[in-house]
Amino acid sequence: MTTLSNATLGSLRPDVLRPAYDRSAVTPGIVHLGVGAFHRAHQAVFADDALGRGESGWGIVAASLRSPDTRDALAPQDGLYSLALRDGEREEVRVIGSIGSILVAPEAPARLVDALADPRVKLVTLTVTEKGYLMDLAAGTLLADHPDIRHDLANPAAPRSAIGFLVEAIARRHAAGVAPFTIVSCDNLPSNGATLSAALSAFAEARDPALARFIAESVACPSSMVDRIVPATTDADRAAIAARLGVTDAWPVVGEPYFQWVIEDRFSAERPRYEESGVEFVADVRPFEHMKLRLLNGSHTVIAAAGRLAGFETVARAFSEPTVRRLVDAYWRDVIPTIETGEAAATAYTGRLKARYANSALAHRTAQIATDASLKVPQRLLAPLREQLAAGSPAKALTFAVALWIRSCGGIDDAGRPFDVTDPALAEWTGRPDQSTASPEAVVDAFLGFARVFGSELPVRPGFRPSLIEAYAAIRAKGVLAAVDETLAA
Ligand code: CS2
Repeated sequence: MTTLSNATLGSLRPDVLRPAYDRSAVTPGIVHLGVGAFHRAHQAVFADDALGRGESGWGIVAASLRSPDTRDALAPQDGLYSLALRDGEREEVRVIGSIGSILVAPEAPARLVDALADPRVKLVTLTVTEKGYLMDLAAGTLLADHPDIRHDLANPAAPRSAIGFLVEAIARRHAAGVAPFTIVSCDNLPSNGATLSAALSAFAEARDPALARFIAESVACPSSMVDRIVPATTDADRAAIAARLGVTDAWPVVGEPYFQWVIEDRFSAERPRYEESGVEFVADVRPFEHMKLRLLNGSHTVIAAAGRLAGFETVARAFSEPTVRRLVDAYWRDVIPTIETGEAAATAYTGRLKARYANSALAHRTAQIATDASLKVPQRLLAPLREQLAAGSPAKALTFAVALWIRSCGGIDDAGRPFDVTDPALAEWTGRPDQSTASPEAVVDAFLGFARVFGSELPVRPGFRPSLIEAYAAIRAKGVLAAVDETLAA
């Protein structure tokens, strides 16, 4: 079989959607940092729509800040790849053409700085995950001692981090009299635009206070809420999609048809007419973000921890278990009062989530969602937990969810089988207890001392520690499913 490329676009099977525009006429207008599957199933699709509408100045220069894998897969394909949107038996396959080139930052940092400094670039988007911001998310401050921050301050022209690249490019543009771009964070962080802006200003401050002021005043970092479930691609996906395409694709992306992109309407420069693809522009993203981060991502983290402990590999499998559904329902009941759009909208949202989680065509692995969980728990579970405790709610299910996460950090499932815990920030934490020997009290106390997750106020809130110990001890003694049935759903 031949490979997907500009030359083979014409030989794709007829029902495969493909770029109907002249790719050679496309010029770069967007730089994206973090060219993972999520970007390719989300922002790159809306840029492809814009190019399809004739907005030819919105090609993407995509960058990986770490590994060359995506570039190695897509460069021989002229940047083309396919997106398979699946729901049950239904599947739509579309080839996306908006990525014009892929840079691998560590190989040639100057090329990425040059791409960002290109005056044609008006927009920068980011999917660098929680850890890419180099922020202490509990304290809201830059990790000033992080090796990448130190490196980037010492080597401003050859940075490693997203923050270092952005500040260097902003400085270069400013010095050359080129207007700043807008930077849209597409990561699952609370107030992601403000978080990014704070990280940029704190870093710039250490370089040059005048630059920090310029960034704070002139570089718009609108917050955005992004949503589409995108499981990691498997070899089975590759084989099935090649059969659908009629050519091979080294790295297709699989996702659900559903998507949302809500962006704060505050741009420093022009942007594509994204609204024509259904992207929403609003004055305040917060209500959308809370709904998504707490109801979707929070329940994902609960399902991931429960799934790992109970031995369920995928969200759909875990969610087919009545006990897991009861757990998630209880979790949602606890969280919904913290959602400012009100109960009716939140309940409609969880109704849609139930259908999305049950999508049997997506093998969304619980292990994928559990990755970097220590960086997700503060905004997903602890923020609503704090609010509920302050409002006088016992927040039993939220407390149980935190206990589940703690238990899942032990890396032993309920049948005694070991599993990998992929969470570098957790691994760096020196206080990590041995969950097979330490008492429940000692384990919980050790975790409550993990300030990057718990902060300082929650651990001493009256009543919280004993409830957390009780939930943790029940999960550890009985296993997650029995603990839910006996303590939570009762
Ligand atoms: C998930 C998200 O891996 C995770 O932490 O919760 O990737 C989730 O699938 C997306 O945010 C959905 O939009």
